[in-house]
Amino acid sequence: MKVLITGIDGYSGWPLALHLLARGHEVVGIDNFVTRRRVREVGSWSATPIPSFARRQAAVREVLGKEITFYRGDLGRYEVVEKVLATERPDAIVHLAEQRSAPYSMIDVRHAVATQIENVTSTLHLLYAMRAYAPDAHLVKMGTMGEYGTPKVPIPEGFFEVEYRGGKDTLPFPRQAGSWYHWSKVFDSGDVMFASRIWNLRATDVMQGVIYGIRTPEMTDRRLLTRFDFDETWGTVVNRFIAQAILGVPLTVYGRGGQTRGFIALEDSVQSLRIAIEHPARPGEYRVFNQFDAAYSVNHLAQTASRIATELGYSATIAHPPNPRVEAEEHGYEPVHEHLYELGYRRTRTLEEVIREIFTTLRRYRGRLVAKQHVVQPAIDWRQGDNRGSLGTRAPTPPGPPPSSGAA
Ligand code: USQ
Repeated sequence: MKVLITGIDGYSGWPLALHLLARGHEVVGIDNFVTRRRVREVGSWSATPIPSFARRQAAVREVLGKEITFYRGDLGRYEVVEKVLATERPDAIVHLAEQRSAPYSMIDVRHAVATQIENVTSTLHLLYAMRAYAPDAHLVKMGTMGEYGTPKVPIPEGFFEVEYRGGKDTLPFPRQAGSWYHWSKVFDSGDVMFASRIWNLRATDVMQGVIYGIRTPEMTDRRLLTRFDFDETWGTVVNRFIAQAILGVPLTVYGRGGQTRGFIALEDSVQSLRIAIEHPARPGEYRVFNQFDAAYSVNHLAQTASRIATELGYSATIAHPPNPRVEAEEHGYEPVHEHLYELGYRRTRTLEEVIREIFTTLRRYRGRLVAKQHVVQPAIDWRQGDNRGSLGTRAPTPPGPPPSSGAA
C-alpha cells in the first residue's frame, strides 16, 4: 500500500515510516519540522541526535535499501495538502502532524490558540483534500486517550449505548479533556466523524495512550534512531523519569501520583498503526480504537523506573512537587481496548524491558541530557494564564552524582 505519513519527522512518525518500509509498504511523508523548532523554543533538544531529513533519507537508502518520498510543507496551507494528495493519491493517510504537547498548549494564550488552530486546520485540510483527490483513501487519525478524561465509569471505544427518558441510542462517549491540546483532539474527532458521514470517507480515530520507548527493531543504525524528548514540555512521563534517573535528579511525580493513564511502547504503537492501515475502515465508516496496552499510575511508573535504575547502579530518588497540572490525582480508570486485539494485535514489549532498553540506549547520550538538564523541572502551571516568565527564569538544576561504576 502507498501510505502518506504527515509528521514523518516526529517521535512516532519516523519509526512508523521505517516499520512500514520493512513490511513492504510504500512511504510518502510530509513535515514542516516545527517540532524541531519548538523544542529549541523551550531551550531543549532531543537526547538522541537527529540528522537532517535528507540524511535520514540517505540512511534509509543505505541501511534498508528503501526510498522515502518527502515533501517539506505545512498542512496549514491548503494548496500544499492538495498538491500532495493530488500527486500521490495514497491508499492510507496516517495523520500525526499536529502540535502534540499538552504543557506547550498551556504556556499562554498564543500557544493555546496556535495549538487549536493548527491542529483543527490541518485535519480539515486533509479531509477536504481527501474528498477531492483520494476519496477511497483510509484516514488513520492520531487522537488521544486524554480526550475522555478520567470519568468514574468504564471508557468504551468511542461510542456507547445510552438510555435516557425512554429513548435509546448509540452515541459518542462524552469528552472531558484536560488541556487545550487535548481539546483540540476532541474537535478533530468531531470533524473526522462528520466528514466520514457526509462524504463517505473511511476513518479510524486512534485514541492513543502515552507512548514510551526509544527504539524499534528497524533502528539498526544510529542514524535511524528517533527523537527522544525529556524536557517538561515535550518529554512523556516514562521517558522523563529515565532521563531524570540518569541525571541523578529526583523523579518528578506530580502531586500525589495516583494519576493513571493508558500506556503503550513505541514499537507496539507503530505495530498498532500498521494493523489499522492493513485493515481499513469501510467507506463511510468512522471507527475508534483505544490504543494502549496497560494502565499505570505515575507512582507505579516512578517506582518501577527507580527500582531498575538502582539495579543498574544509578541512585534514583522520587520527589512529589506540587502538581503544575489541574487533574485528578486519585481516581479509577477502566478503559476498554478490544478493537485492535480483534484485528490480531498482540503486545510485544513489557514496561520493564523497554525501561531497561531506554537506560542502555541513553547512556551514550548522557552528555546531551546534562547540557539541557535545567529544562527537566516543571515550570508551566495550568492555573496561570501566562507562563512565559517562569519558562525564561528556570534555574539550571545542580548536576546529580555520577552513576556508580558498572551503571548501564
Ligand atoms: N507526569 C508526572 N511527572 C512528570 C510528567 C508527567 O507526574 O514529570 C504526569 C502528568 O501529570 C500526567 C501523566 O504523568 O498525569 C502523563 O503525562 P505525560 O506528560 O506523559 O502525557 P500527556 O501530557 O498526557 O500527553 C502525552 C503526549 C500526548 C498524548 C498523550 C496521551 O504528549 O501527545 O496525546 O500523552 S494521553 O495521556 O492518553 O492523553
